[in-house]
Formats: sequence, C-alpha cells, structure tokens
Amino acid sequence: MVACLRRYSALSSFRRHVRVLIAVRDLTQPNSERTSVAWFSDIDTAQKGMVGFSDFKAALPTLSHEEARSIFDSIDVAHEGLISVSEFHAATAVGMRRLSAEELLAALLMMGGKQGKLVYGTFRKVLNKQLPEMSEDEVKELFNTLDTDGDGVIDLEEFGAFVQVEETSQFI
Ligand SMILES: [Ca+2]
Repeated sequence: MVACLRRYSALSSFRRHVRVLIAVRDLTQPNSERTSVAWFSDIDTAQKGMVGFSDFKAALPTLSHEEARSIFDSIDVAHEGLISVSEFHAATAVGMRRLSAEELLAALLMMGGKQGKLVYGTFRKVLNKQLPEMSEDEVKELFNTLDTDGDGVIDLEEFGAFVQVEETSQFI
C-alpha cells in the first residue's frame, strides 16, 4: 500500500481531484472492488468514517513522520485535515489503474462539461471552488495545457490524454 500511496501523492492536485470524483462515483456502483474500503475500515479505528493523521500514521509505521504527513495531505484533497473513504478509495483503488472512457466522461461532466466539452469559465469556477490553493494563473495555465489544440474548449480526448496516467510513466 505504501508504494501505491507514494505514487498517488506524486500526482498533481488536479489529477488527484479528478480521481476523487471518480472514486465517489465508483463507490456508488454495486460490483466494484472494495479492498480499499476494508483497508480504510482497519485504519479508521474509531469507525468514524474519517481518518485523522494519527490513525493514518499508526497504520503506516514504516513511513517517516514527514513523509506520512506529506502523503496524508495529498490524499486529503478537500483539505479538511481528515481523509474520507472516497479520498482513500481514490488514492488506493482508483489511483493505480487506468481510467475507462466512461469514467473520464463522467468526471468531465461532474466538472461542468456539457456534451463532453468544458469551456474556460466553467473550468475556472469549478477549480476556484474545489482546488482553491491554485492561483488564477495556475488555473489558466492548466486550462491551456489541457486544451492542446487551442480552440478554447477542453474536449473528452484532451481531458483523457491529460488525466490518464500510465503506471510506467513519470508523474507530473
Ligand atoms: Ca481543445
């Protein structure tokens, strides 16, 4: 699990955010893998449905305090100081596998994309709200990076090309 969490925490906040959206959706599906939920339940010793840093650190005794803190903060995409089951599912079950076209489309729609396309105004609004740590310049730069053909719209292909992470590739 440590290797998996390390790799996930190296993803950009945007990519982690997209995986949390997919994890939330995944947890509502009846037949998906639930190993992550069982792990989460083991770590969540008080069975509160949220894991704080001390429980997280206790579950990963091989990590240094600094690394555990850094990974914890990466998983805690919502910056609540607690990890939810969706955030944990994103980091463990979703983070390491290839996302399907259907999941990518669902994530794009959850971000406000209409007909599989996302315009800058919507993108900016969603990111300002959900990833407030990103500056306006960073949001604009990210949009331009995703919009590879420069037509002012992020389509599903562009979104997928950016968000998809191959296990063997270097994470950015
Ligand atoms: Ca485009």
